[in-house]
Order: sequence, then C-alpha cells, then structure tokens
Amino acid sequence: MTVHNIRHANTRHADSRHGDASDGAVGGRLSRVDGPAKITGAAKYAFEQQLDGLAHAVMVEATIAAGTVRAIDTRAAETAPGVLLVLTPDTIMEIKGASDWLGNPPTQKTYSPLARTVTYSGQHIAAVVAETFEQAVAAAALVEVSYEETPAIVDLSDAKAGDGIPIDAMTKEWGDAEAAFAAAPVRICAAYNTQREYQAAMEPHGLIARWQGEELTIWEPSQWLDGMARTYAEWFGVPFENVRLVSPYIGGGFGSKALALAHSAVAAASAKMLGRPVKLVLTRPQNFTSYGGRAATRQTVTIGAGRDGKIQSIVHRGVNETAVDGMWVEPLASVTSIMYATPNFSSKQNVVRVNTVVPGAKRAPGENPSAFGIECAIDELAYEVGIDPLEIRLRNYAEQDPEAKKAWSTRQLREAFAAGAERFGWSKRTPKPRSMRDGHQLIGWGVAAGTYPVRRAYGEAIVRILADGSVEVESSSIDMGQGTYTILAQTAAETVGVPADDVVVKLGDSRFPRAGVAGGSRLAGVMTGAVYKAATSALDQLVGLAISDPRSPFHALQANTLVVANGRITAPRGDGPDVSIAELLSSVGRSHIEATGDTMPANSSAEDRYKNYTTIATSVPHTEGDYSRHSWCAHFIEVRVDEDFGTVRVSRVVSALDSGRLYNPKLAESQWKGGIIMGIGQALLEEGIVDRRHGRIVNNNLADYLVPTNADIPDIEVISVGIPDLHSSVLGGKGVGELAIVGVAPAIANAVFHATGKRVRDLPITLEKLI
Ligand code: MCN
Ligand code: MOS
Repeated sequence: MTVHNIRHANTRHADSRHGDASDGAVGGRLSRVDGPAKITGAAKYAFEQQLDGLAHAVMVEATIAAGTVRAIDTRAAETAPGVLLVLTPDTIMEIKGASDWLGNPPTQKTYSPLARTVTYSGQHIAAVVAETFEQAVAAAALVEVSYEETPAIVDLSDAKAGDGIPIDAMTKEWGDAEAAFAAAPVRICAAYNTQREYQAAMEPHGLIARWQGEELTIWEPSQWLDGMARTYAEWFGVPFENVRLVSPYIGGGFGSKALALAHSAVAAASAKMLGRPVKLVLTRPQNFTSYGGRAATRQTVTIGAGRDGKIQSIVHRGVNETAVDGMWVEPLASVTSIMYATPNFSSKQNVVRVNTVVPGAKRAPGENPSAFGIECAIDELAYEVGIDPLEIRLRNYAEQDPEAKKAWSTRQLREAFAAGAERFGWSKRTPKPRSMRDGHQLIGWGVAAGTYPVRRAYGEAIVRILADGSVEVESSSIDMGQGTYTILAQTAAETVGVPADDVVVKLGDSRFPRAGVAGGSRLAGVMTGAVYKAATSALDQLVGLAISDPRSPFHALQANTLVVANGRITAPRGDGPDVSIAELLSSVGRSHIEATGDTMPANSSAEDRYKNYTTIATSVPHTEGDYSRHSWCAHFIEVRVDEDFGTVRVSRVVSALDSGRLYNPKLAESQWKGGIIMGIGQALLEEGIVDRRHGRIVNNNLADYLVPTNADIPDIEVISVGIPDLHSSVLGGKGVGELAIVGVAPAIANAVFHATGKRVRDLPITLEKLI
C-alpha cells in the first residue's frame, strides 16, 4: 500500500505567516502535511478501496423501539436480482463474544450483532449482501419483519424512566457537604440539562472486510487500530496477528470510531460466509443509531457560599441516560469536583435505562456536561452575591486538586482568565442583565472555564534514517484530522536533525508498531514521546557510526559527539568534515538505520504490551504520583439576542487555553477552534429529537440535525497560555483535542442570561425557551 505514504514536499503554504525553517521543528507552525493529499483527492479513504469481487452489504433495522422480532420473511429479498446472502439472527455464522475495551472478558460465549430482542429503534436485525449497492438497497426493502411490540421508555423525561441505577464508582465525597450547605449564608440550587447529541462526522461509519484464508483485512475508519483488531480477532477466533486494520485517513470520529461495532461484525461475517470481500457503509440515518451519541444528562448543582462568594459546599447529583442492554456512564462530576476549592463536597450519579442505542463517547464525554452544570451554577452564585463572574472564579481558585489533594502539574488558568479578559475587554462589561444593547439586539457577555485531564497511554514507533538521508516514521496510530502526521514529522525532523520536508510519516496500518486509542486527547503526547525516543536512538546510532566506523570521515577526529542539523553532520566546533547523512551512510556502507521507541515502562512483557495497546485498562491515571494533570481554558463569549424574536447569535469568542507546550500552534489553534464551534452547536443548535410514539430519532440526518455552519460562527480568537509540563508528557504538551469544547455552552448560557435576564438551564438554548 502506498496511499498512506505522506511525503510533504511542497506543503509550505503561501498563507503561512511564519514560513521559515523553524516551522518544521516541534513548536513550529508547519501546515498539515496530509493537506495536499486531501485537497487533491489523492488521499484514499476506507470506502474508496477498489477490490476485485467486492460485494455490498446493507443493514436492515428495527422499526420499533422495544419488543421482539416475531418473524423475518426473507423470501422476496433472497430472490431479488443480484442478492448473494440474506442474514438474520438465524442464518449469520457464529461469532464469539469479545472482551470489552477495558479488557474485561466477554460476558457471553457468542455474540449476535443481529438482534432478536429489540431494545431501540434502528437496531440491526438483518442484512442483505448483493453484487451491487443498489441491488442490496432494493432487496433490503423487501425483507419483511413482524414484531411483538412492548412499551418503550423513549428518553429521560419519560414517566416510566424512574430514578435509575446508582453508579457507586461515581460517588465523590469529602467534608460534610449537606451540613455545610445548610449552614451557608448564601445558597443556590438549580437543575441543568444537556441534550442527546451526535458526533455527526462527515465520513459515515462502515468498512470493507476481506478474508484470505484465516487472515482478515479490514479497511475501516478507526481511532484505534489495535483495539479494533483485537475485537475482530476474538470475534472470529483467529490470532491477533491475523487481523490487519488499515485506516490511513479518517473523515472525523469525535469519539465514535474507536470500537468495532455490530455492523462491523456483520460485514466481516458476511465476507467470510461468501468468500468475497464485502463493503458496508451505513446510511446517514443509520449513523445515528449504530453508535450512540452523547448521552442526555440531568444535573442538580447546589452551592453553599459566604457573602464573600467563597464556596463552602457543593452538592451535586447527576443522571445520564444509558441503554436497556448496555451501560454508558458519562462522568458528570469530573469538572465539578476539581474546578473550585471547596472544603465540603458530595457528588452522586445514577444512570437511567431508556430504549436507545448505547450512548457513546463524544468529544470530552463527562467534562463537557459536567462543566455546563458547575460553570452555570457559579455564574448564578456570582449574581446572587453581586460579584463579577470572573472575580468569583478567582476567589474560589483551586490552588491544588481539591479532590486528589495533590499539586497541579501545571495550571495556567489564572493566566487564561487574565489573558482572555484583557483581550475580550471584560472590564467594560456592565454587570446588570439587559444593560448592554445595540438597537434591537440585547448584548450579553459570559465567561466560563473548562478543563480536561491529561490521559496517558502507550505507543511505539519506528524511525528509519534512509540511504538518501530522509527519515521515515511508522506507527499504527492514526490521524483523523487532528494533525498526527504533521506533529510526528516535526518531532522526527527536530530530533534527528533533518528538514521536516525530508520526513515521511506512515500511519493507519496495524502492521506498523502499535499504539493505543486516539481518544481522551492522549495521542499527541504519547506519540511525540515514542517518536522522540525512537528518533533519539536512531540519531545515537548515526552519530555512533560516524565516530566509530573506520570508514567514516569523522573517525580520525576523535570527537565523542557530532552535530546533526539540516540533514548534515559536522564536528561540534565546525572544524572538520561536513557531510550529508546520505554521504555518511554510503561511506560506512549502510543502507539505513532503524530504531524503535516506546512510552512503556522498561521490561514490559509481551502480554503487558498487548494489553497496553489493545485495551484502556492500563492507561496511566492523571493523578498518578505526586501531581494532578489537566489542561485548562477560559472562554469569554459575546452573544446578541434579538429582543423581539429571541434568536441568539454568538458574535465574539475569545478563549485562552493551557495545553502545556504546543507541538504545533497552528494545529492546536485549529483543534481549539473546532472544539469551540462544536460547543456553539451544543449550546444553540444540536439536539437528537425522539418521536415519542415510536422512539425514533426524527432528525437523523444532517439537514435536520443542526450543526453550526460558517454563518453561525464569528471570528474566534484563541490564546495559548500553556507552559511546558514534563509531568504530563515526554515533550511537555498536555491534551488539546477535547479541551476547548468544555465550558463553551455554559459561557453562552451565562452570556444569554446577561443579555436577557433569563436563565436557560436546558440545552440547546432555542428561541422558545427565551420567551
Ligand atoms: N497538539 C499540539 N500540542 C499539544 C497537543 C496536541 O499541537 N500539546 C495538536 C496536534 O496537532 C495533535 C492535536 O492537537 O495532533 C490533537 O492532539 P491530542 O489532544 O493529543 O488529541 P488526539 O491526538 O488523541 O486526538 C483525539 C482527540 C479526540 S479524543 C477527539 S474526540 C477529537 C479530537 O481529537 N476528534 C477529532 N479532535 C478531532 N479533530 C478532528 N479533525 N476530527 C476529529 O474526529
Ligand atoms: Mo474522544 S471523545 O475521547 O475520541
């Protein structure tokens, strides 16, 4: 395969404001090295693979939300033109149960990706495979299903939903929160709701599966090649090494593409049953029910404080929806418990089963809704005690992690508040709601903070210095748009001492050295560390050869080190030979140098390694050792609310963020802006609407499920206030990918209150809620 060989000659863009050689070093503003391939169409995505004999699969889904499938009549479909296979729970081959992503062993011996018992509308119950996609679509429409329907619980507001199941692991308590609340001179208590949301990546879910004997190749957009390869291997009872996942380009994942899903099993099974490669791409509506979006949540935040605005107690209760036959816990206290210093704290959480696909990860699961609760509540407290919303945050600044009782590794949140406020002009804000206007538009300024933990896992990489002096990097990690190709090129370039243009990065193939999940904003820190280590040892080998090989021009110098820069090797004082890496390799008769590096504890066994890459069980806690590690941010947002219509527009955003050292500020800024845009969508537009009669998602397409467009988004200014944090990663960076979405929705809700005097505690903030 050559599609994932990215050589980024000619990627210096005219727009690059800092277009010099330092762009290619770590911290430089190198443009995305995969950009030209994407723009010219050369980048081949999973579904674009052309394979001989490719058959096409289409899923058939339940049209009821709860009940059992009484019968599936496949006769008409089977005899339809081009049909090769019709799969039902009765006819699909046996698939074994697989362990979960934590590495817990399977709960059942076999796994049926096609359901007999329906627990949500849109659940996969059958599939049709045909010669062409059109034939498969036509035949799928001929599959007749009869059901025994039972009443469904459509969502959290359903009277039948109840209080749910307590999740003890989510309980966090210190001090005596109830008593301190009762004794507090100022008390506020409010309920905050976030809606069901979807990742809505441009590229749908799907895959191409091909068996060659007992070897399985899967082309599938993936945030985690090794984790998904493990699942396929377990499903089909083949060795892990027999499964190859290929995913060089991914059209967005946002949390939804880390796992092999039911439709993935169906495609791989039908390829095996047919002895032909099978392609299955979900329709846009099917994307809404084949992997869950962000769970809807309900939180109650109770704050007891002094007249000085100092928090004495926080009592937090949360609920998130989960599925009838699957568990998703959206950790609702993850920001509540650490953002502000409080001597007394209590948080408890339940989950409520409703008839939905199991909710899933969407950018900052947990932190995102958690921040909506606490960051609105502290704004309410600010108004209650008459203190500026920014000032009250500083008064309650947590000097250490209040929950773990550990020092922060770094926390530039005070700096973020200061930089953001200055740039935004916060001091010009008049505190009273409805006190700022521009004609018919009520203007509101809101602030909120956000945070995301520094998650750490493992990765390994190979770095090769090739005969022509160029450098090659290989890793089975991925780039779904966040910039992995680019930052790894920069890391290898700087570490070895070659121009970034001379580095080729290959990702997205599970045959490469392994990597953990590109989730939890951990990949950049993990992989820059692995590449740095591999590149360092490749460089050591190169310098070692140059010094010690009798054929090397440096041999007579008797230096104990050399300088490698810009692809050339020189003596430290410059008084000696000056040769290119290619010349050196040729004079010592070497075709290349190769080194592997990883971020794993030394002496890890093969079993440890397998576990580290294929599960998240061994991820390093962010509070490991003496420090608590997090990224931080402060959002300052202006809204304009039409006084007559109640329409809300975001007109200005200034955010200051601490992600530690940035590997590439241009890309980090783009990530942050993407997160902020998604936050604006959550605040004002996005909401999965359930048909209460049938339990269906009504707006299951990108016309009706509203995400922000350019017209919804003002200029966004992002400011980096981070400093290198070596407790968090090898090169000093903290997480970037999810941070910026956290805190946007509360900043907007707070701004809307400032504009209108109306507190909307229920997202999205649509006009009817402002009337
Ligand atoms: N970066 C940096 N300096 C740092 C850390 C990161 O410059 N200190 C930049 C790099 O360009 C890096 C990127 O930010 O490639 C993201 O790094 P990181 O925060 O480690 O996040 P991951 O690489 O693990 O990416 C996953 C993260 C998650 S969890 C979601 S969800 C998400 C996100 O990234 N989904 C995305 N950003 C996305 N961006 C795009 N375009 N598409 C998605 O689906
Ligand atoms: Mo991100 S939701 O952790 O993939």
